[in-house]
Amino acid sequence: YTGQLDFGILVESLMGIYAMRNEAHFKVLVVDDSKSQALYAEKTLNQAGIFTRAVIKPLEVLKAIEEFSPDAILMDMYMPGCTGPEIAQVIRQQTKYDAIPILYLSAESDVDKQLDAVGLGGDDFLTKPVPKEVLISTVRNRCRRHRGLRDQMVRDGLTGLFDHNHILETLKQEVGLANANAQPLCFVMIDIDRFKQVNDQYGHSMGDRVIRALALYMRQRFRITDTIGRYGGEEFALVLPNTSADNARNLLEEVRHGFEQLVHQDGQHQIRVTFSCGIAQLQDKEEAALLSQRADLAMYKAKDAGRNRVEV
Ligand code: GH3
Ligand code: MG
Ligand code: MG
Ligand code: MG
Repeated sequence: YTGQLDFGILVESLMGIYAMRNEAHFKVLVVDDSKSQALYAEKTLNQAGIFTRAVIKPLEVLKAIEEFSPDAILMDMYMPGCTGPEIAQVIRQQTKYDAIPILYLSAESDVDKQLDAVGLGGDDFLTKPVPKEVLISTVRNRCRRHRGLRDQMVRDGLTGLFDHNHILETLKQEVGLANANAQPLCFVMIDIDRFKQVNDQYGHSMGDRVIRALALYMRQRFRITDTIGRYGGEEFALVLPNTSADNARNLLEEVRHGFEQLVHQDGQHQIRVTFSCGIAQLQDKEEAALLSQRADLAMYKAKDAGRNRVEV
């Protein structure tokens, strides 16, 4: 087994994983004062594999967005005490929600009122009765584009992995969850060994190849709930929820061993490369910053001990 990587196939399968992951979990918040109308919309979307939550009371919309983080909002036009466009304006006032697609679903047939609604922060207007297929595909398209944009914003261009900021954001969130639920969590730092030499001896494009190879290799090995990011140039970071240090060590030993066997080639040269890895398991009530510092220290311990090692 030479462990050669076929980039074409790997990139394709990687895109497949992203696409599946993106399609599988579209979430739509349905806002309608009529329970039966909300239920009907939910049922239609659920049948198409889209997750939903319904809000009957307009006052609860912001809380629901916060908790559910929907990919789109399906909004009624007229509710007691307020209108859909009024709610849309409140949502848009929060910068973090200003990109969520808002689709109106209403029997309102007056074109001027429809245009007003779309002008006040809405994205689409669907006039009831809407054929199921039209509702589903309009909602799905909005979700897909929203996800795509959001995803691109937090991904690194060379590898398609999450970028530094997104990794730190995820780490903070997961640390909060792990502390609240008393569950184990590990943060992992990975740094390619003697990478400057790779660039110096074989050129920058060979270096880039190695970085992409490690990114693809990790994507194949880790679970979808694990967050993998490019932390810096030739540094990677992993957030592993529900994982003890022992489990993380076993996993990373496997990846380390698999990666050192890979042959990287650019047509002229064939080389092998290794990495060093530091793991820290979250301690009771520990903060994200301290956890990542300890992972960094463990990584330097691995370098000091001779590289191509995993240290906890
Ligand atoms: P060590 O084993 O101690 O980690 O040694 P090293 O050579 O890997 O460490 P050092 O931090 O000195 O060098 C990292 C090099 O990675 C320097 C930089 O030019 C290179 N690098 C950073 N980002 C990229 C990139 O995107 N592509 C390529 N080809 N090289 C990069
Ligand atoms: Mg109504
Ligand atoms: Mg480095
Ligand atoms: Mg290095």
